[in-house]
Amino acid sequence: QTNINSVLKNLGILDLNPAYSTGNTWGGKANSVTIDSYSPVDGKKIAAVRVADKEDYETVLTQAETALIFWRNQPAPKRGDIVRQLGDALRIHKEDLGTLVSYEMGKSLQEGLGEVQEMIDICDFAVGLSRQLYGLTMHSERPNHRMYEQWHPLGIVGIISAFNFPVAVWSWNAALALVCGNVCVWKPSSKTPLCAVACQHILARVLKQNEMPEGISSLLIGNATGDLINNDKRIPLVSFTGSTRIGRKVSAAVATRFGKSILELGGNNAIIISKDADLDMSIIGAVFGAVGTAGQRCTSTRRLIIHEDIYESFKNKLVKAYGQLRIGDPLDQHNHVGPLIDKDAVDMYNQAIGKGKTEGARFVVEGGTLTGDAYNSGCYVKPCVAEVENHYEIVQEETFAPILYLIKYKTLDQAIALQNSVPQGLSSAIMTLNLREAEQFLSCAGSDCGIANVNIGTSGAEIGGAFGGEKETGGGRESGSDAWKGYMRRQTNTINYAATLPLAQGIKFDL
Ligand code: UN1
Repeated sequence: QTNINSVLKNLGILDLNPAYSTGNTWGGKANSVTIDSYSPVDGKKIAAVRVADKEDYETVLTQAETALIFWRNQPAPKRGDIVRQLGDALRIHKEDLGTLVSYEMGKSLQEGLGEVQEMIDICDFAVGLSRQLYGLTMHSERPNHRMYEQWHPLGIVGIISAFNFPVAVWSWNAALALVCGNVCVWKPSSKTPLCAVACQHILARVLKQNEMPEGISSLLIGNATGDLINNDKRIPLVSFTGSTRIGRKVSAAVATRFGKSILELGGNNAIIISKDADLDMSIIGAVFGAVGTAGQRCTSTRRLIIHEDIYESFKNKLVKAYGQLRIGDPLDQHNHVGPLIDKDAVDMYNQAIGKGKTEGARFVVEGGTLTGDAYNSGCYVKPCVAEVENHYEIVQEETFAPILYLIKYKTLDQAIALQNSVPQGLSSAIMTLNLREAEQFLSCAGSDCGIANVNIGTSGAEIGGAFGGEKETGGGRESGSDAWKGYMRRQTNTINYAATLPLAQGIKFDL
């Protein structure tokens, strides 16, 4: 039995119930509305946090504006050093923070620890990056001229994150945004506020040790602050992770004021299982992809597109593997699958199963809500598998739950067309030992997703690559490669060191 209070104590947040934080200042009105955070693991209340109001929001924004003037003037490697120290602090708190993630969000402890590891990884990446914010130099067409580009910070970056990765998503954004010279304002999911308070506290202590001013990284609790961020001209970039439905609104609001947004929205990820696949490996990839995080990753495997020659045998192996899954307390490392985030999520899962059945889905592994002492929170469900047609409405939607759909194919062209025939475009994979198939899948005529893997499932991307997807997934990219450019503005500079003023394009203009 996890003693969550000792975890909160170790993290230094036992008595914090803030509405906002600008760093080491934790504020909020005594009479403000509160959010109770309940664990989906056992249904118990963990703690309450307060909800920020308009005035709290203004306090945070004013502080952020002041901090920006200071922070953007720090040399980038100096900013990188602070992020390095954040990575060190996360190493120290990995066990506690991973446990809190597992308890407040419900993912397995392994995955909770993995999430903290992703935070550490992005900090390491960002430290190196802080010396590599490179711009190009170009040759000018004019004599004695020099041309180059440089990257400047954007300003205040708004981060709106989801419950399913309650700590890592913030860090992918914050670590890059900070080394790029921005200050951050974070609105976490109201379903996982304590994870956010813990992260904010860890970073705030690092900033304090370095005698940094308030406002470099701030936290705002409550859904209303999301709208304030989206409509606020002082925030040039909003990074939003969440559903396509909300993302559409965020995108429109931010675009109306000509702000930039990084959108990480829904996925509807498929694995193509070729007749040339290593089937044992494919089973592990498919099952982890579908039931890991109880199907609540945006990269979760939702569809398997299986070659007709191996369809029956693969299906039977899969049914057998599902029979071995242990569902229960995610902090007990014997269990594979924990609860869904809350009872609303359970309702959505059940509705999806019902809708699927009406449309013709044939369940080969039945779903259902689990009851009994071990499942008192009411949030535990059975991972299930159904044979469907790709065009069913329910198959076209992202249901954030462990429901896996099986679809049969004859030719690879057909499999790729099926894989692409959904509104979302986040992650995709093919299991094959056939080089031609693998290359066709990765070609421009192959997968239309932001992530395309060979002999790896759809989830579990490393931070070194750019993360994100196309179509209704929103087009945003975070984490590795040159995703940092999304957090900066490019400036093209031309310098004339001649004694004359020649014009570009050879235009003559004499006075
Ligand atoms: C998400 O589900 O919001 O690739 C992100 C993965 C993780 C990130 C998932 N590294 O599954």
